[in-house]
Amino acid sequence: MAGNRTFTMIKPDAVSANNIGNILAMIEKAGFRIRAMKFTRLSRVDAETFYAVHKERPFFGELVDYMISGPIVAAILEKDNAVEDFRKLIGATDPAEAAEGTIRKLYAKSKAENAVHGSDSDENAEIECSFHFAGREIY
Ligand code: 3AN
Repeated sequence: MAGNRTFTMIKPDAVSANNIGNILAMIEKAGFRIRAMKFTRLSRVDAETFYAVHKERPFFGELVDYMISGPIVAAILEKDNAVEDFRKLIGATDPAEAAEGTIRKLYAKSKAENAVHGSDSDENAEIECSFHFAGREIY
């Protein structure tokens, strides 16, 4: 059965472009409830650990440098079928390929600076939620 939680980050490009409010409005309008949220900045170790699955990929260094280049918003979102529905809401990794009306189509700049993260499976959603939040911060 599909889980009801996913993890998101509003990435440095979207934060610096003043799009936190626009993106959160789209998330809430799509029926997700925010269960935990923080404005923070990742350390290099945080970013390397979070993206460890990509460490063999050629863009890993660029990805880590970018993710620590400025503050982010991290959040836990709840909705039925959360992972899949949120991936639909954010759109394809490359904004040039993202469907009309998706967050990345509207706000991402490129494949690297692509505005938001969304967990890709229920299993990773739980790992990512726990990585960023301890139990007392979840409501
Ligand atoms: P998604 O975020 O859509 O799940 P993944 O898992 O393929 O995409 O990639 C993880 C992150 O790595 C992306 N969100 C993006 O920031 C970065 N990334 C992916 N492909 C590239 C690329 N070709 N060049 C630079 N960064 C990339």
